[in-house]
Amino acid sequence: MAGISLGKKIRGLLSRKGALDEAFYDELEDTLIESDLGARTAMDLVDSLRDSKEARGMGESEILDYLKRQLLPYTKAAKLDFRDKKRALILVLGVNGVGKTTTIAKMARYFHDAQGKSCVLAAGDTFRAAAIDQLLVHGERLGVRVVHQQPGADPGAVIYDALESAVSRGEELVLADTAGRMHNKANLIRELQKIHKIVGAKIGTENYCKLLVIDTTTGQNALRQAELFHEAVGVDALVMAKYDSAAKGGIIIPIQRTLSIPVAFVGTGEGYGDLALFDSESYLDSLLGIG
Ligand SMILES: Nc1nc2c(ncn2[C@@H]2O[C@H](COP(=O)(O)OP(=O)(O)O)[C@@H](O)[C@H]2O)c(=O)[nH]1
Ligand SMILES: [Mg+2]
Repeated sequence: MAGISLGKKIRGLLSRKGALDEAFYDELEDTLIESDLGARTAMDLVDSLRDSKEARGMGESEILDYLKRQLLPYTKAAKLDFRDKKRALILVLGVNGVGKTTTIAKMARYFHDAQGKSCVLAAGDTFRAAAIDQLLVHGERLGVRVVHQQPGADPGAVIYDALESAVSRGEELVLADTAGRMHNKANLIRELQKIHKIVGAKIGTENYCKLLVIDTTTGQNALRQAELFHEAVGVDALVMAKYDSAAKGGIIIPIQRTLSIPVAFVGTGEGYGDLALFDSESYLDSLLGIG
C-alpha cells in the first residue's frame, strides 16, 4: 500500500540516525523526493524542520506529525456533491490506461448509492472501438444506460447527445468518458477543447466538473499530465487511481503546489466498490505511516 514505505523509511532513518544532524536532513530530503513529493516540497519541508525551534526536542512521532501539518495545505479534498442538482456532468480526462473508464463505472455506483443519483454514461472515447465496448460492459453490469456511437464519431456529439437524452429521460448525472490518446498531443488538446466548449455551454459551469484521473504509480509523469490537461481545459478535481498498487503516492502534493487542484477520489482496486472519498487526514496518515 502506498505511503507505508515513506513512513517506514522516515522511522528507519530516525532510529538509525538518532540525532537530527545534517546527514539526517540530507537523507530525509532524498526520501521525500523518492516518494514523489517533488524536489521543491522536499527542500521546503526539510528547511522548515531544520529551522524550527520546536523540532530540536522532537521524537519520532512528533516529527511525523510536524511533517503532516506542513503538508496539509497541499492535500485539499474536493467535495463533489450533486444531491441538490437536477442535472450535472462529469467529464473524465486522462491519458490512456490511467483508469478513466474504470473510474466512471465506480462513480456510477458511488453517486447512485451515496447521493441517490441516476447516472448515464457517455462513450466519448471514440478513438478505439474497444473503449466503447468496455463502457457498454460496465453499463450492463451496473444497470446503467450508455450513450454511444460508432468508433471515430465526434466525441463532443456523443456527450451532447447523452446530455440531451438525460434531460428527456430525467437522468441526473452524466459521466462522460474521453480518449486519452490521439494521433498527437496537439490533436488531443484540440479535441478536448472542442468537447469542453460544446458541453460547457450546454450544461453551465456550476453543473460541470472536469475530473482528471492520474495513475498514482507513474510518479512525476502525472504532474506533467496535470499541467497539460489543466492548461487545455482547466481541471476541477483529481482522482488518484491505482493507489492500491502505488509504492510512493506523494504525487498529488507537487500537483497541488503547482496547480492547486483538489483531490476527489482515490482508486483502491479494480472492483466497482474500490473507490474512496479522498480525505487529507487519512491520506497523510497513510503516506507518513502515522497511527
Ligand atoms: N489496482 C487498480 N487497478 C485499477 C484501478 N483503476 C483502474 N485500474 C486498472 O487499470 C487498467 C486501465 O483502466 P482503464 O479504466 O481501462 O483506463 P483508461 O484507459 O484510462 O480508461 C485496467 O486494468 C483497470 O482495471 C485502481 O484503482 N486500482
Ligand atoms: Mg478507457
